[in-house]
Amino acid sequence: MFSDRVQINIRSGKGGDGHVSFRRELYVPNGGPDGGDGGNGGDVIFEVDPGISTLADFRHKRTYAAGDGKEGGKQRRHGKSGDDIVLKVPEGTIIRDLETGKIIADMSGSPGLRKTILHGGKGGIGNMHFATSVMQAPRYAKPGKPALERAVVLELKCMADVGLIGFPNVGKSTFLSRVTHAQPKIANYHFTTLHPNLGVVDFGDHQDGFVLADIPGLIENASQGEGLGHRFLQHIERTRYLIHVVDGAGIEGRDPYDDICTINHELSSYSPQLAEKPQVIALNKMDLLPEVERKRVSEELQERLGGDAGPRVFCVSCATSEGLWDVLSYVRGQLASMQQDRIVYESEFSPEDELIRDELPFTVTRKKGEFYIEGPRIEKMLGYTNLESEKGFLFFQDFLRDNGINDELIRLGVQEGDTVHVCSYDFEYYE
Ligand SMILES: Nc1nc2c(ncn2[C@@H]2O[C@H](COP(=O)(O)OP(=O)(O)OP(=O)(O)O)[C@@H](O)[C@H]2O)c(=O)[nH]1
Ligand SMILES: [Mg+2]
Repeated sequence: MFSDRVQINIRSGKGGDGHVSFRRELYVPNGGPDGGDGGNGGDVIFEVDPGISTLADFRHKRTYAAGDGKEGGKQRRHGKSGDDIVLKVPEGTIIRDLETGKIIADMSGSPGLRKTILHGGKGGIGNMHFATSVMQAPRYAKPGKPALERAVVLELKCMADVGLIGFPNVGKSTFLSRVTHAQPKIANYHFTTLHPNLGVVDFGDHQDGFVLADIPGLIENASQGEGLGHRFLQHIERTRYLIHVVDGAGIEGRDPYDDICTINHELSSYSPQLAEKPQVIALNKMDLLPEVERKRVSEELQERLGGDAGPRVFCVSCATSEGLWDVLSYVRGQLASMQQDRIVYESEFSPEDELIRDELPFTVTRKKGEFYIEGPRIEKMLGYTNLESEKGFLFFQDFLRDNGINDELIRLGVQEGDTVHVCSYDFEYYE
């Protein structure tokens, strides 16, 4: 039912095997080798499609595989390459590795953005390449490289500038419907909205508007996952500003100040960055209160939130649209004074490195009180790690830990200050 988080398996195509065959010609007793190369396996590619807004299409199928390369043929025929598979996702989709939870790619930045996540295996070469003067009739061709397969989680973090947050039923969707062309479902019960709805706020004065998102209602313990809290909170991560909507008429018998504190507590429990996002308060349903009451309620709330030092409180009514544009103009002014950078997540994990690295061996040994970490897996890692940079060194340390190398050193009796040789590098060991 929910399509902002799905788990799928992706698999690239296997490379086709090289072929072994020999020329058969009339009057030529031993024709030379003529086995062709195998085709390359297809890649798994993700592409941002501006026409898609949810991950719902991924509900129906579990595994997405690119085509395998075909085997080479006789008479030097090249095997057909496997077809790539292109998975179309909405902008803002994050591809995460299921096993480690790390980010493989953030599909945001531009419509049409394409990223190859798993390359197909290379085709093996046919025996036609092995005809040397010494070995005229090789019965040998290379097999294609294997396919790569990985379980990933797709997660949609919506790409809005400003998010409407608050308890269920306070009027967030009504707010969005009044100020944009979006037509979210509005109803007098909790959790009417289950996916964010986006709308463009257009001020009609040739100045930039912004994208506003109506985010599903949050409740106490949302940060612990209550009421699908995690899925809902993830949508707030990329917004730059929050409009915190509260029911100022207290229809459900709650106090607006307590509601604000509860939601803000959930934001900070989920992530400190969320708690730091600037907010403005939209004290809604003011049409239900007499004029004097409105003033009293809003002034009291502003006071309890810290007066001028706290977030600004606006009296609004989504029913009559009163005050909504005051809130939006204020937010636009605030956005203009903020840094423009959109949050794009860096890739933390390369499934290809992981999958290829897994197969390579390494050893950890002790000789004359010194320790040696060696082997192709280590060399490969050093080949793409810059130990001089902080990031590279951190990666190196994680690598030693994740591959059980630290544990192995400890088992061999390593002490503080001992020398550890990692291929051609020497280190002193410290916890
Ligand atoms: N009187 C009055 N009713 C309002 C106002 N704003 C919203 N409502 C009503 O409050 C109810 C809930 O509105 P929604 O916009 O669906 O609330 P929501 O915050 O999106 O709720 P969830 O999607 O469940 O989180 C509906 O019956 C609206 O008609 C308002 O300003 N005044
Ligand atoms: Mg709603």
